[in-house]
Amino acid sequence: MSKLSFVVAVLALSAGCTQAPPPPARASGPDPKNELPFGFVDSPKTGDGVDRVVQAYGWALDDGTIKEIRFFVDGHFVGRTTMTAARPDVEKAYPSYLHGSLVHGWASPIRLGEAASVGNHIITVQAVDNLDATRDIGTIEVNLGH
Ligand SMILES: [Ca+2]
Repeated sequence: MSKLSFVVAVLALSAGCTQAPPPPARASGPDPKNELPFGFVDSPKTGDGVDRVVQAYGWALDDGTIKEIRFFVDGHFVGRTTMTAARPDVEKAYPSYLHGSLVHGWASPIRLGEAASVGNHIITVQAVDNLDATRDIGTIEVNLGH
């Protein structure tokens, strides 16, 4: 391709692009009014010795609602749960986030898996709100003993 024909080809492509609709004034994406969920992992704690199944629990709140809690081991998704437990202590600390619900706690086994090696592993717990906004509410290094 000569330099001239290349330029002509690029101009032709550019002209074709003008057919596309102009971008919206504000790109679609996360709702700026939405607040990220927040929460805490009460158990396990960093440094805990664990088995291949770790009983975990904590709480989460949002300006909307919590859709689910996701669990990751060493950066890989391993499971999810929903809010199932009453947490009067959390209600007292964050009265403006209750929205009439008395269920702000979660509890679930986290499975490290048979392939997990003995030694340290990172558990990450993530809260997801009703608009799919997410926040890591805990990163915990545990020690698989056997
Ligand atoms: Ca939210």
